[in-house]
Amino acid sequence: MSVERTFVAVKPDGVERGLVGEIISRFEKRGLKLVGLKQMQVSNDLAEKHYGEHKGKPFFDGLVKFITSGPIVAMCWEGKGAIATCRNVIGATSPAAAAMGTIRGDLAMDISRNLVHGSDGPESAVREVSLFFGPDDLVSKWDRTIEKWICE
Ligand code: IDP
Ligand code: MG
Repeated sequence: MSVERTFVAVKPDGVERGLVGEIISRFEKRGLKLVGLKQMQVSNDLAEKHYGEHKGKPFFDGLVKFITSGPIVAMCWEGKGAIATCRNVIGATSPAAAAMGTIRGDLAMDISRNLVHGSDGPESAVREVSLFFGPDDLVSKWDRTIEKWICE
C-alpha cells in the first residue's frame, strides 16, 4: 500500500462545538501523520470549488452557506492508505448510519452538521490538498543531508 496524503477539515460545527482537539486526536492516535494544519475562513469561491461535484444538488446552496459560516480547521494527513483510513475514522456521511467509534457515529446527529470532511479518493485528495495548501505549507520527511523538511 502506498503512502498517500489526504485533505481533512473540521467543519464550522466542529470548531463551534470545541471539538477540534478531539477530532485531531482521533487521526493522530490512529497513526496518521499531520503534515499540514490551518484554521481559516472559507470564501464563497473556495467553497464552490471544493464542493463543485455537488453543484446542482438540492443541498448545495445550504452546504456552501454552512461551510462559509465560520472558521474551519484544514488539515493534510499522510500515511499508508491515508485516504481510506481517514474516511473510516470519519464514518458514513449520515451520522444516523455512521458506526459507533467513528467521529460522526460518536459525535454527530445531523447530515448537514456532520463535523468533518475527508477526501473520497486519490484524485479528490490531490485536488483538495492543493486547493487549501501551498507546497510550503506542508511538511514531510526530514532530509538529513540538507537538514530540512522536504515538502513534496
Ligand atoms: P462526505 O462528506 O461523506 O464525502 P458527500 O456526499 O461528499 O459526503 O457530501 C458532502 C457533504 O454534503 C456531506 O458531508 C454533508 O454535510 C452534505 N450532504 C450530503 N448529502 C446531503 C443530503 O442529502 N442532505 C443534506 N446535506 C447533505
Ligand atoms: Mg465527499
